[in-house]
Amino acid sequence: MRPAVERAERRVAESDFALSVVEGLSGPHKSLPCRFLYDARGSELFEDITRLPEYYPTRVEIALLEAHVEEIVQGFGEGGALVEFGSGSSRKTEILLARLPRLSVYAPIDVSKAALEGASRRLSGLYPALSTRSILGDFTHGVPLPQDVAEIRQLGFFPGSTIGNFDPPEAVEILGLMRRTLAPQSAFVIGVDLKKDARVLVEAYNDSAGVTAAFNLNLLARANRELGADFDLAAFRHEAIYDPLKGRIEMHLVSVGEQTVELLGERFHFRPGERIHTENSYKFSIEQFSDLARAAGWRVSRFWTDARGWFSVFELR
Ligand code: SAH
Ligand code: AVI
Repeated sequence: MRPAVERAERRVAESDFALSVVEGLSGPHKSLPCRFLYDARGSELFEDITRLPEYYPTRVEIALLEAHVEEIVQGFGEGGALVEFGSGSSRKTEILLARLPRLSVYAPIDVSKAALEGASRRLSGLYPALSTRSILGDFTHGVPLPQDVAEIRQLGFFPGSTIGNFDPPEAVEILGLMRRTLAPQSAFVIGVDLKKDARVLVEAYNDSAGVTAAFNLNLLARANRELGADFDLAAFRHEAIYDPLKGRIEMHLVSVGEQTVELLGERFHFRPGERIHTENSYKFSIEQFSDLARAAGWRVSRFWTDARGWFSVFELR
């Protein structure tokens, strides 16, 4: 990409972040949108999370995809495009790509430029004949597909239970946007984390190595790097709790003491124990997710779960 275009792209991204941080810290309940967790460092830390013993979702979903890949890709046939939302490192994608030798295009969509670049480099080494059309964009706003992708058959893929990072009404909105992005008749394969023993859930987001804490705190480090904020990272601690009524893990950054943070000429005051809500991660029952998908105009055609019922992969039509 030309340097001027890259600089403009960076300024747009920075102003989106700046606006969201000022807005999120200004209200009585401080919060930050979870998509900002994924700058280059955040994407790296997320990859580290996927390898933690406590973080079961990645391992269980990979095992499900490997066990059922033949059924998942069955009928997709020659040519076509694999369109992935929130693709990150695209490691799960490789399971599908290995069974789609005649795929024409892989179109990963992500807000993390570093993740898209890393994945595209690795996949071009593994699949030199495959054309990868990386799309830097926010799927909560709808991302139009490039013409050559829009014109061919598509298989949608949205693994990781990233849909769980949105409140149910927003999740319905996003699933509807994705339905309208994909061509009619497309199948859509989506990973969904299921409700389970709260101890298992809480451990998955409070790992003993402190990687999830570093992932959460990186949001403040990013504000320091990109917005010139003066967050003292040692003055905030990571907290992840399970709310059984809402059926969600909540991540917060808790102010250890009384403090004031300055960024972009604004001052934000924190009381001791005051929190910044940084992420929700909803856990579903099969029925709850099926209802959500139907509300977004999808039909549930099939789903697979592991023996413990910890994770599910849905095929929507
Ligand atoms: N699909 C991978 C990565 C999941 S992590 C897996 O299953 O392991 C969530 C990914 O979604 C990250 O790469 C993050 O950058 C991306 N993401 C989060 N919010 C997004 C948004 N609003 N639009 C596009 N990508 C988003
Ligand atoms: C990407 N998303 C589904 C992860 C999750 O489990 O909610 C992000 C994450 N947050 C903390 N650990 C992992």
